[in-house]
Amino acid sequence: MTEPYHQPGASPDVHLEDNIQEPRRYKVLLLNDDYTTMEFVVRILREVFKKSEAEATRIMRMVHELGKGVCGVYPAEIAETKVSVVHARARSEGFPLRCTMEEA
Ligand code: TYC
Repeated sequence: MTEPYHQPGASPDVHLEDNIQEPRRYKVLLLNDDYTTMEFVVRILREVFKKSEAEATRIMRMVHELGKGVCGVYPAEIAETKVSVVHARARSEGFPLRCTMEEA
């Protein structure tokens, strides 16, 4: 027997498009410190966050002057991975660079 939902012409009570949840998005931020080199921060912004040289330099200077700055906005899993990659690369080079995420 065919389920009612699958009968030709039957339509669900709830319109699917009314039920769509946009995935939460997270800002990934770099924090300033006195020891990480500017060159390393620019490299992280280029390689992990795919910024141009000019944009990476702009963000690095903003973090240096204001204390923190947004590197990008991503779904949770991608943001978490970027934070981990930044910390792993910074620690392996001996830098105390910190990176955090917060809901956008
Ligand atoms: N303040 C660092 C310096 O003067 C540079 C720096 C910029 C460090 C951004 C961290 O997220 C950072 N060498």
